Amino acid sequence: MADFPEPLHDSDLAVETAKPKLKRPPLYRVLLLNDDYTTMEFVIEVLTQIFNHSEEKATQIMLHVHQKGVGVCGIFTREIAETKVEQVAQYARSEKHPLQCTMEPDSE
Ligand code: TYC
Repeated sequence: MADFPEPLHDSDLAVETAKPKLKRPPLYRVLLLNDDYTTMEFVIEVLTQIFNHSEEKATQIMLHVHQKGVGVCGIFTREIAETKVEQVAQYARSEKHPLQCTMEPDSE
């Protein structure tokens, strides 16, 4: 005799499908700048130790920077790029090299 509410039916509910949130994070190029004082050997060390390039690839990037003035060491998400730039700055400072490293958005 108790008065039960009417059962809910699926058809009464407004159901909206969520769009998948799969946007890729923005990427940044980490750049090495040429100067007249940093040794070629040190630049190759930076590229192998901090950017994990092979000796051969590191030499190729170093020579590119030496000849053109600037070159890309790698492309990363923002926090990783910031960390690499800071690691290069600390390593160069500790070895008394004036080597400069910066980052910029990788928007073609
Ligand atoms: N130009 C430097 C030299 O002749 C070598 C060098 C290469 C320095 C790349 C910085 O990012 C650099 N010793």
